[in-house]
Amino acid sequence: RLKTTFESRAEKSSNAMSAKILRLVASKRTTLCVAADLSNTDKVLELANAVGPYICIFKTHVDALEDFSKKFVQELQQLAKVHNFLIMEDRKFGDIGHTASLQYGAGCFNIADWADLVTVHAIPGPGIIDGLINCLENSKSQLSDRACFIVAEMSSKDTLTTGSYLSAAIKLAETREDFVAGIVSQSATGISSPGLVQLTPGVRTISSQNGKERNGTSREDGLGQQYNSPDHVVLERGADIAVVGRGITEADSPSDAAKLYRDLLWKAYEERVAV
Ligand code: UP6
Repeated sequence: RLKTTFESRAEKSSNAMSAKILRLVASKRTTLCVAADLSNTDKVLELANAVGPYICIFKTHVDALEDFSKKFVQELQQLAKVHNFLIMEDRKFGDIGHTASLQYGAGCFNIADWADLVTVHAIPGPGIIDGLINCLENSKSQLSDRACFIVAEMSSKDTLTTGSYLSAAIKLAETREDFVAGIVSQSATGISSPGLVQLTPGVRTISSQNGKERNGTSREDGLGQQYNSPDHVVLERGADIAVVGRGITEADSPSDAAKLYRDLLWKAYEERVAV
């Protein structure tokens, strides 16, 4: 699976959104997802416009915004069209299906209405996926235009997402490709389906972290986040798409930083699939 090109994995994918992601990544030649962990909508839109040409996915946390509005969503969708990227709301749903369904399609954010992709914890079991599907069946969004990523393994220090939980989370993703396009994880171990896209956060170059290096590959942010280099996550951990947040948002020029991360990640991918 890891040696296979994104184009041929798209052919084998049984989920429409995962095929769409894999084709987009292949044609735009970028496996970079930028995490917009900012609290102001103008700043998020400015970032989306700056990094848009270099990314495949723009990842939001809209519940961290102080001034969320419908207008913001429309402007973000416009930028997604102009620059050709997908929008992922990193909501990390984690409740029973009925509650998750309300959080997805109702409330002030109405995520189902605008986010191409969302993230979901595996902890409630398959009912959470059914809840999200049920929400879409009763909304104006097409089921085939939406998908989720299962958070199987977290990047944070001493995470509990290990052992049998991790294997069960991957199994959940593999058995629910009707709505699951990918897996958020730190390694490809146990993932066999060619269509599932591995999204790996905790990525930062040593130089963009002001010398806070702890050892060759793994560094931290003081609040439990652990970082690996772009090369390492693609070649050693099996990342298809790498999530970079502060490595780009805190750079002097987010657009130059995004271009650099895109180039480093793409070079590593080409090395991975080279025969
Ligand atoms: N994220 C992680 N680790 C996970 C899952 N998700 O860091 O296991 C998300 C965070 C944040 C981004 O919610 O939005 O990825 C990482 O940002 P950073 O590069 O600034 O650390």
